[in-house]
Amino acid sequence: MAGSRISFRTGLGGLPLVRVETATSTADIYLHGAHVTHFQRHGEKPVLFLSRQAVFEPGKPIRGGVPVIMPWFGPREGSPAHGFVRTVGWELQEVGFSSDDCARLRFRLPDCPAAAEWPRFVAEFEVIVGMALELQLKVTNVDDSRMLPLETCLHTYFAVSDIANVEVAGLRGVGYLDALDGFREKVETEQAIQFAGEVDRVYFNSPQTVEIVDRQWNRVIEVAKTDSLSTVLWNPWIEKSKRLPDYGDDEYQRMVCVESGNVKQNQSQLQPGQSAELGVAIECFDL
Ligand code: TA6
Repeated sequence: MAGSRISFRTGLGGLPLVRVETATSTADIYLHGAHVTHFQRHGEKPVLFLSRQAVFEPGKPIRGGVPVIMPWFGPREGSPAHGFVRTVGWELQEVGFSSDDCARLRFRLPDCPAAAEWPRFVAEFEVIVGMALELQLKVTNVDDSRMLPLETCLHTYFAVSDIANVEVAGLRGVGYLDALDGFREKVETEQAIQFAGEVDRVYFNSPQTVEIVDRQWNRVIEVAKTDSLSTVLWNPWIEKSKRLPDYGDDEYQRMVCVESGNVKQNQSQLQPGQSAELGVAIECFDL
């Protein structure tokens, strides 16, 4: 299409990335983890946060952008947190452009040693770049007999002007597990959630769209989910930031995670032949 193109480049840490340029926006996707690290509409601020201390190495997660999380969410005895697909190379299967000047890329997880003990599954991740960033993860259980217990999450790090000026709207009345209070179950009382310390919450049974309101940058980022019942809200604040080696001590001020997934009580049990989808459309609007 006019103005749209895809190029293959060597990115940070020498890792291969796909640069997408359309008439309205640009995006970078590393094959490592099929990890979207950048999305920006021309003339506007970046939508995604990427730590200046992010590590780009095989086997290590990238701090920022959209980590693809599966087959489990959170810590796991003897294994890396948040599963193993974000730290292995994915394959670019298909590239295309649609009539409305969107670029469409489909990635597939190849066989990998970490999956050897798991029920056989196929994971495909589609990225559509245009006026919005649309992400779609599809996991299919292709095992002969075993059920696939599955948690998925698109762990999106959003760029904000200053966390002190940001509100997250759309979760009032929704139940959540408070990771900072023993995962006790609570109910959100605020229509506009503000941040004055570390926040780490897993909202459940929450299919609704969430908005990140950033008054200083005069924008609202709309996080519109499909087939997603979990919304995870995270800001590490000061002390946790200092404990993260791949994250600047002050970077908590310039990001918030609003993650779209199906985790904890919203996880799936896929029987052989069954698939699970998870999608999110991310778009900015003027305030
Ligand atoms: O976003 C929720 C969360 O589970 C937090 O508890 C924090 O650990 C964050 O994910 C980052 O996890 P990571 O393994 O990427 O450092």
